[in-house]
Amino acid sequence: MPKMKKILITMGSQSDWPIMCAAEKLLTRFDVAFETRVVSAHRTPERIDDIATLLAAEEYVAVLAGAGGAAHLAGAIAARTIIPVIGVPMSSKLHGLDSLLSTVQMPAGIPVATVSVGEPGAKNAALLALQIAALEDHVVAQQLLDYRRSLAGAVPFSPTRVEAAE
Ligand code: RP5
Repeated sequence: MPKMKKILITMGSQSDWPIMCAAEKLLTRFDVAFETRVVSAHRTPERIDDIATLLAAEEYVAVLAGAGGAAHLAGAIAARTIIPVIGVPMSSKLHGLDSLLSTVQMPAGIPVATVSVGEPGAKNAALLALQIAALEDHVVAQQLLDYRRSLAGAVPFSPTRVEAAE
C-alpha cells in the first residue's frame, strides 16, 4: 500500500483560520494526509526553522502559506525548501492588495505560487497541492477528476430567474 501524500498548511496568525479552514475542509475530502500550523514569519521566526526541519524530515509534496498584510510567510518558507510553496494572500486592511503584492513579488530564484485573495485562494491552493500530489498518486488524480465533474454538475444549463436589483 503506497504512503498517503502529505500536505502542510501554514498560516501567519490565528486570525487567518476562518479563511484557511476552507483549505483544510477541502483536503478532508481527499485521500491525503495533512498537518496545519500557525507560524508567524515576524512574531515566531524560530518556527520557520522548525517548518524547514519538518519539511526536510518528512515527505511533503506541497506547502500552503496563508498570510496577510506584510505577508512574508510564504517567501520565508520557500527560502528554506524546494518543496512547492503556495501563498494565499489574506484579505486585509487594504482589501488584500498588500498581502497579494507581498506574496506574489518574489525575487527570481525563490518561487512562490500565488493564488487569489481570501477563501477562493485558500480552496485553489488546496486544489493545486492536490494536483501536485496527483502527479504520483492515481487515487488522488481520480478524486480530482470526480471533483471537477461535481463542479460541472452544479452549473445549470439556464439561469434560475431570481429578481435582479433595479
Ligand atoms: C499576518 O498579519 C497574519 O498572517 C495575519 O493575516 C495578519 C494579522 O495578524 P494578527 O494581528 O491578526 O495576528 O502576519
